[in-house]
Amino acid sequence: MSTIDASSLSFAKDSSENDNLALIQCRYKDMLITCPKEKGWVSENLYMYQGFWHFSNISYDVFSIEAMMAIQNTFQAQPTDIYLITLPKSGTTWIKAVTYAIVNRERYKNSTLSSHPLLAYNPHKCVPFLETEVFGKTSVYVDGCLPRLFATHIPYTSLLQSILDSGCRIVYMCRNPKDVLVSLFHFTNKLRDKSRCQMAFDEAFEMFSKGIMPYGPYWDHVKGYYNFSLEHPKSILFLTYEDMKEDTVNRVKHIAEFLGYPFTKEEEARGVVGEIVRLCGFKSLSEVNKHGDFREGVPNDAFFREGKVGDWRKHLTDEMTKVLTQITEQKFHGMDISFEVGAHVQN
Ligand code: PAP
Repeated sequence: MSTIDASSLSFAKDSSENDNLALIQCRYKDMLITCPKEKGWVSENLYMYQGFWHFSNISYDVFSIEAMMAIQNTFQAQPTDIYLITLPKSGTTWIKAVTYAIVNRERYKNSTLSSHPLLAYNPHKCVPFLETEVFGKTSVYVDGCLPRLFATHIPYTSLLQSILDSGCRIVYMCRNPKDVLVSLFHFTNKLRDKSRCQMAFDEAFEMFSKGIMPYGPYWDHVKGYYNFSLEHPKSILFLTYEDMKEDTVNRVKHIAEFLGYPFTKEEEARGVVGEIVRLCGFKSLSEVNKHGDFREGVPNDAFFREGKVGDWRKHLTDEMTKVLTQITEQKFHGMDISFEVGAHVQN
């Protein structure tokens, strides 16, 4: 059992790659002109395509609508692949770490604790995004390592047909929209360069409520995968960040079973589940990622802020809370989805 070696990830570019980007940009230029456009969060603009908002700024390092379209036409999923799908700020980094640790536990079982990739690298380096790392370096990931572990923010309506046809496993994680808003707001201000002033929370709230966020509207993204999970429960595991927080041990066991990597009784007795929970916990990962950059302009620590459920209470006014509660109740009407955690009241 092995997967992508974190140390093999390279983001180096050469001139032929730049030529390739120019070709792709040219191919989709006319289509992009027809897409509705709005002001972006970190990026200057967002473009609406197939009902969702996307970045456009083609490069191998940043998410873009062009990269998504290019991989839609070229990427070949395999039945043994695992895809981790999230909206930004819904627990991507956490689920990447947990899944990587689960499927690679045999591989690292004899290594010293400090040599585990998650104790040296950002989880984003261990599990590549289709839209960025895979788009830029496809060949790196087609090297026979199984299972291939990938992540994406692509909404269900645009999900690669190849993934849907492959019979592979998908894990989808969502989070309370109010906490997603707050997390995205802070992330945006951390990443905005000097050319753009800091975003005000009122503005973030307005945009989020109108559904304008990368890969949003939030509600449509969640609903798309929720409905898919009802139709194909063996293909997709639908999780919430709040559930995962409330009972991490059992959720980790559940994910392992779903992916076909269940913990043995002997592993449980040895405390392997607890080790993975600790290794992937906020405390451990935020410590490992205190310094350095994931990529230019994106410090590792930008992915670790509070790591809590319900931080929205410190940011949203009563009126804002009411608005988001109403939209969520309306959009999620009839869905069995809750962001409540034990004593925390989330709605
Ligand atoms: P991404 O989609 O851009 O990769 P993502 O990882 O989904 O971001 O979101 C980051 C959020 O997850 C942050 O939430 P906060 O702003 O409310 O604090 C971050 O703190 C939280 N997070 C990161 N790692 C963990 C973890 N191991 N456990 C719990 N929460 C985590």
